[in-house]
Amino acid sequence: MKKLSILPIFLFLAGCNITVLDPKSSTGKEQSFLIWFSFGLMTIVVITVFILFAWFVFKYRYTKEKDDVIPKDVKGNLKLELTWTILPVLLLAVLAVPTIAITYDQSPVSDAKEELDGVPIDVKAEQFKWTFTHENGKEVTDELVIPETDAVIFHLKSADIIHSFWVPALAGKVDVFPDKELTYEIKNPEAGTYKGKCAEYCGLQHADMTFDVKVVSAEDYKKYIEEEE
Ligand SMILES: [Cu+2]
Repeated sequence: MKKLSILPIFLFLAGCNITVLDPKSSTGKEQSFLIWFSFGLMTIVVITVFILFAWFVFKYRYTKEKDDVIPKDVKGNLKLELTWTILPVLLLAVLAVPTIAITYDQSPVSDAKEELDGVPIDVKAEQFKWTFTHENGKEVTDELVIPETDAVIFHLKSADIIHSFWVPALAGKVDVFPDKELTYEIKNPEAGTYKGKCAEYCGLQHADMTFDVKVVSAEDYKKYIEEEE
């Protein structure tokens, strides 16, 4: 009975549309590649371990014939020990290469404001709303419009406490701090409408701290920022 009761959870999860795994920007695609890559490596390890586990349980099970047999005393096995030391080290090294490369490349920075090339947007987080300021000073609350372009550069700052800027369809979460501005780049966003939210519990109305994200063509973006509110 117990097994049956978790079945609906699995069915529900299977039907879930997991936005993070269907990214709409090249930043998000790199991140989901890392998720799938580490998941793939781990799956190989899990399957190998479980096959060995099942095989050993079967092979060394109790049988009548083994009743009087006393197993040989063994002390260490250099080959085996080398294998289970070197293999995990190799696996971790393989995992480390893309992880370090992508993570360093994408990490939000606090000092590269001038160096990054792209469409700049100032993001101000506060309890419980988001204010987006475009290049020409246009300010909009809880609605973020960005162009389909090589890179959008977000300058994130909080007016009060720590929040977290998250548009699951485009990229991972970035903490937003009151005492330092972070610069975060999202590359090649694809046209569409997405959901954004605060991903750091920040008070009673935290759940309402959401915003809409629209990625539009470069021309439409130009028109949009020229428009009066
Ligand atoms: Cu918040």
